[in-house]
This record gives sequence, C-alpha cells and structure tokens, in this order.
Amino acid sequence: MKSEQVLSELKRRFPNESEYHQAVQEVLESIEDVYNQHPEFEKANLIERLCIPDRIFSFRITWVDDKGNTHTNMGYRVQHCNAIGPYKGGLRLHASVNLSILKFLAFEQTFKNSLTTLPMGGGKGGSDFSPKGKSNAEIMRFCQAFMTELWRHIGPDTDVPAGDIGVGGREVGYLFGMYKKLAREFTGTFTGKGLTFGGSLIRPEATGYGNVYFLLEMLKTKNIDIKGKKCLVSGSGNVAQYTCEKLIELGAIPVSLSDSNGYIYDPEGITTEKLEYVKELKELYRGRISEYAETYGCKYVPNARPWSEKGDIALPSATQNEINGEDAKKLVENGIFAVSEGANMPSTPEAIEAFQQAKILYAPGKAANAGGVSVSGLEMTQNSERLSWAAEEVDNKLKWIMQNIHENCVKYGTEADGYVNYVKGANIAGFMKVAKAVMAQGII
Ligand code: NDP
Ligand code: 2IT
Repeated sequence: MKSEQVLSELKRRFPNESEYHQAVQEVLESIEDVYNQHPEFEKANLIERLCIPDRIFSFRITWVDDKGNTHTNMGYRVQHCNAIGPYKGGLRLHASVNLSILKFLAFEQTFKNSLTTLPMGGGKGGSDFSPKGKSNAEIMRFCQAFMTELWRHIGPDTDVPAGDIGVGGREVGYLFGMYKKLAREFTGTFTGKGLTFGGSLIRPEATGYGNVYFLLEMLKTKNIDIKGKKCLVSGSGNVAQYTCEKLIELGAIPVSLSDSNGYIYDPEGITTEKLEYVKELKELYRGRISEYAETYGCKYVPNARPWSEKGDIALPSATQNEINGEDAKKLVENGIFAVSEGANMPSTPEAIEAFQQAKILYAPGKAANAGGVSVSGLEMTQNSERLSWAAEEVDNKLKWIMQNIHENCVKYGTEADGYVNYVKGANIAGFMKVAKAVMAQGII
C-alpha cells in the first residue's frame, strides 16, 4: 500500500470532500509501514474497505417553524464500520454539516472507538439544521421530523447515536422520545440520555474530564504538575465546559473560551462561579460568549480564536481545523508545551507538524477525546444490564480507559529519540484492532 496512491484514488472517486481526505491522509501516513508488514491486508484490499464507509443514508427533513413557515434540511447517517461492534457515534446539528464532514467524523470514530477497549463500531450523522436562535418547540419539531426518517436505520444492536455539536441532553431527549414511539420499544438506542430514562452518570462530563485525564498522563511522562498551569480552551459548549470544570478542580487555570463569534481572555482565570455562569449562558439562554466579557470585565476579541494568547497548555474544544499552521507556530513561540484535543481534528496538518517539530506533547482528538464515547459505551452496558452504576464507578472506569489509551499511544508511538508521536500511536493501535476483526470476518 502506498498512502499517496490510495489517497489520490479516493480523491478521484470522492471529490470535494476535503475534511474526509484530510482525516484519511493522517491515518494512512501513520499506518503505512505497519500495514505493509501484512501482505494478507494488501491482498484483501483492506485499506479501501476501511476508508470507505459501509453505507450512507441521506434524506430530506421537513419541519414547521413557530410562525407556520415550512423549512427543509438534509439529514444523514454515515455507518462507517461495524467490525468490532454496532455502529456508534454522535449526531451533529450545525449549518456547516455536509457529507465530507460526517464522513471524516465517522472514519475517525471507528478508530477512536477501537481505542476505548469497548465493543463499538464507528458512525456519525446529523443535519445542516442550525439550532441557533430556534425556540425549544422548533428544536423539538425538527428532532421529531429527523427521527421519522432515521429511526429505521438504528437500534440498540445496530447503530446507537449520541450527541455532538448542537446536540446535548435536550435534543437527545426529543430524538429518543420519537424513536421510542416509532420503534415501539424502550431500549438503549441512544446514549447521553437523561438520568431519569437510562442515561449514565458522568456522560455529560465524560469528554472534557477524559481529555484532562489524558493530559495528566502526558504530563506525568515529563514530571510536570498541572497545578497553576494556564490553559487556553476554545469552544464554550459541552466539551469546553467540563474541561474547565476538571482543570479548576485540579488547580489549573483556564483563561479562555470561544464560540463562533469570537473569544474571551480572562487572565485571572475562569473560576467555578464564572463557569456556572457560562453553563447557564450556553445551556439555558443560548447566549454569546461576548456576554461573559461584559459581565466580568475582561477582554473579548470578535471573529478570532484564542491561539495568540499566552498559556502553558492548549485544549481546543470547538470544531475541526480551528488551529492552523500559523496559530500552532504562535502557540509554540508563546511557550505552550502541551496540546490535548477535545474537539475532533481541530488542528490542520500544518499545525500538527508544527507541534511535532517542536517536540511538544501533542494528543490527537481520537485519543484525547475518547472519554465521551467511552462512557457512551458504559451507558450501553448499563442499559443492557438494566442497572445504573454510581458516578464514582463510571468515573473510575473512564480514568482507567484514558490511561489505557495513553499506554497504547506510548507503546505504538514512541520514536527512536524517545519522543512519543501520539498521532502515530493512536492510529496504529486503533487501526490494527479493526483490521484484524475485518480480516477474521471474511470478504463482506
Ligand atoms: P457544543 O455544541 O456543546 O459546543 C460547540 C462549541 O464550539 C460552541 O461553543 C460553538 O460555538 C463552537 N463551534 C461550533 N462550531 C463552530 C465553528 N464552525 N466555528 C467556531 N466555533 C464553533 O458541542 P460539543 O462541545 O459537544 O463539541 C465540541 C467538539 O468536541 C466537536 O468537535 C465535537 O465533535 C467534539 N466531541 C464532542 C463529544 C461529546 O461528547 N459531545 C465527544 C468527542 C468529541 P457556537 O455556540 O457559536 O456555535
Ligand atoms: O465524537 C464523539 O466521540 C462524540 N461526539 C461522542 C459519540 C458518542 O457516541 O458518544
């Protein structure tokens, strides 16, 4: 297998899907050498079978707004690979959603899920519907309309969706309610459900907490204490909020947050009280992060991301390609020594290269943000058992999983000079497990 050849063939067959090409390229380059030690993989054309999703559903969604006007949106579900378990992955509601983005996310999800040690395949779905400025009733009607199509493709042992950008507890509730009505069954077909109907404790916290647990493991390899370290966080949604919560608990100092309109920089640190304000602002009022700057009198920069500010550690937690090569160089110049990705693919290839050339600690999303889907997997187990575990039990399992992923990255990613290439480690460990499972199951 030559990674350039595979990639150029995928680009020819699936043009104009830049995010998908980007995610595939990163994995191909990491695994090329190991893959080529297995001639049986090449004979079975395993690489194309793992890069191209098993199937994709796409459909029109029609819904009515509060004024009685009718709208259409596109809905999708990409079922990438179910070699190691049912398709599993979130739903994204954002105006930017298209097939390229969902294909990259489903591809990444397959290898991320493989790293978690739990039996989950990879998938992703969503719609170009924008929840911004919509009323609760509009969001509910949209979710119900979306589910009238999606429900026939999912199930507790087939495909289990969850949240992602624009889909939190409220949306999962509406989606699950309609699924249950149409499927005429109460099963664990969604994760991230409310605690009163089968949700797991710690699932809302899991991605942010998990990312900080992973960061702690990386810091341990350099004997660095997280206490007092200034952390640049982007985003202000689910992942960013619980990243800040864990950082504060451990004595670190989150100093920034962002949304699609700009970022705030609070050099005194985001405290527990300020974080409670952010949670309310974002979850209850759907407000803008600029309001934080007005309330607490700190700096707000519109139409920008926080990467030119000074800090010790960066935890990008908004969206893909939010750190470009220039941003990465600036971060390194300013003394950042660790980057741990809460978002999926937030760093461009140029940014990753800048971090790795500077030999700083750099963890890709598929390792560092795997805590969210891990606790989703634990929610599936609890639903199958018809039991709920205590928060401490779930949190301890989450810690163990993040430590295990870190160990695997070190095992497969340590280079000759001792530098841990976490991208390579995560890709090799994640890929090999799926590859072996596909090979064992024959040509299907
Ligand atoms: P939320 O919808 O809760 O928050 C998303 C945040 O990112 C918001 O602050 C949003 O700003 C900002 N954002 C979204 N899109 C853009 C954009 N195009 N440009 C700039 N800012 C943007 O989503 P999550 O916190 O759940 O997800 C954040 C990231 O983490 C995503 O990459 C997601 O795939 C990833 N992730 C999430 C997991 C989960 O369990 N939820 C698990 C693993 C990864 P605004 O309010 O203005 O839209
Ligand atoms: O990107 C991700 O891992 C998620 N959005 C969570 C997926 C899940 O099924 O919990």
